[in-house]
Amino acid sequence: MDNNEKRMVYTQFIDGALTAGSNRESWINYNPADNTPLGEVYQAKDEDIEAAVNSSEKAFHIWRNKTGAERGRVLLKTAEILRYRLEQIALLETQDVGKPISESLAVDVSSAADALEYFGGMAATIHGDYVDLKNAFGYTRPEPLGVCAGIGAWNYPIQIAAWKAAPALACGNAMIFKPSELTPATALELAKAFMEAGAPPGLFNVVQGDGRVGAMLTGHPRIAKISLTGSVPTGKKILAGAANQLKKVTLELGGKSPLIVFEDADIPNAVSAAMLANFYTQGEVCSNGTRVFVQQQILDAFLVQLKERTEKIRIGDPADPDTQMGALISKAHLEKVSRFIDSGKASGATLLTGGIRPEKDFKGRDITSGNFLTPAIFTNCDDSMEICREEIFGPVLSILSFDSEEEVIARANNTEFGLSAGVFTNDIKRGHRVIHQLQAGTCWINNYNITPIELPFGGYKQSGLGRENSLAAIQHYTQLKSVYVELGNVESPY
Ligand code: TXE
Repeated sequence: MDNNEKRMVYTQFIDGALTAGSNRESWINYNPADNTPLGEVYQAKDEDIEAAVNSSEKAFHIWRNKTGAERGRVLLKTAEILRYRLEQIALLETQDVGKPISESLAVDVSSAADALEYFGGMAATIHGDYVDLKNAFGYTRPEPLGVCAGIGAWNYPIQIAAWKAAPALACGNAMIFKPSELTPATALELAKAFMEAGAPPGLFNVVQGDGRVGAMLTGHPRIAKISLTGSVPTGKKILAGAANQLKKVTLELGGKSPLIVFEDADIPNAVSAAMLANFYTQGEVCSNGTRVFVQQQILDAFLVQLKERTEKIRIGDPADPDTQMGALISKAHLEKVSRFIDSGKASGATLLTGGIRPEKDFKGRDITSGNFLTPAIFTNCDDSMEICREEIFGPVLSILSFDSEEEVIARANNTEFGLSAGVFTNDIKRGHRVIHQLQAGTCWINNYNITPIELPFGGYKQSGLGRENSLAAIQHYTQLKSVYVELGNVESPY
């Protein structure tokens, strides 16, 4: 088969089926592992957005009149279908993102199914309150918003789509989802699974495209809410674009999070966490602990173990089950991360290891055609360095030493971000005392980046608005009506 025959076509999924739509503008989607073309992606145009909104409104009117239990059953069935198709969808995700297949199997598709199961199970329990009043009573109704839009980033495509769709649909809404222009594939698999599970056509529509399509969704008067996972600059554009309609917005944005290791920490565990917090998914994770603060007393011992274990990470073909680190999402992103490596060196930090483009992978295969970068560790860093202030979104770990608890808390908080934070210590009082003072929304003590669906995920400060997952998500996909019921007469002075 020549390349053309193997090429996918990524189109819209509107009203229950793939549709070529306007089909006027397209671009090529590349496999980060070797930059070969995977297929052609078609940019949605105005008429496609209108078709998606019309279809979603139709589905919403059917869906909102179902009971929570009926809605829950469709979400649970969708989760079952994803788990049944785990291998197939995981491979699509790995080809799109460049992440190791072991990650796509263990995390991406599974956590999408987890979200659908969690909110599918909760759908029947979403209810209001009843209040006894004087010769009257009151009750509240958590009502759906209508048609909601989800806009995704490229690092966890199907997880992001499901973390938005599951609560949205459980609360009775319909959703139009736009995946990142770099990863068009698996949102379409989620859309197919919803249909097979019995969702009304249009309940979960997918439109493809870049920021222009995201802006069209943001400005559309019949879309009630926008939920973004993406960068801080994009979050600000969406909030501005939603302002004139006072549209509801939730934002899951970037970070430059601290991971603090105290002198009494279990060093092997702390090193494991630092590696997970910087090199998992090639470091392309928003909540990563990229500023690793290590108390002076254990700095040398920590660095010896961190360097030795980091240099053993198996980089290579993401489709190989033995691979532990794959390719960065694009050539452009690889260039951007490489510029941060140069910046770190130019600013006087020491590149302890990594930060180079390997020619061979751990099995000796030529990987020069892919976007590979060996995991980098900088030491002798200063808080003011660009690599310690800006989100790099790549495998670049900055080590910062500290002496006292008060000092490290102040330094950890000295950022406009506030997504996550981690603390390693065996002193239970210190662990909670410190984590309570860190200005971050998603925190860990003696672990990092574990995000069970039962806990809220989201940021303080410029890392976002609102929360995903847990019961907290329900308030972002419902609007609360209060009803007062008179059992007597109207007492009137007139
Ligand atoms: O973001 P971009 P990317 C963050 C991560 C990093 C970024 C990387 O920290 O900063 O995401 O992902 C669409 N109006 N998170 O490069 O460029 C765009 O098409 C409307 C945080 O994809 O911001 C894409 O679909 N939409 C996260 C999406 O926004 C617009 C976890 C994101 O694109 C738009 C993962 C516009 N004007 C990554 N411009 C978390 N906190 O959970 C672009 N888009």
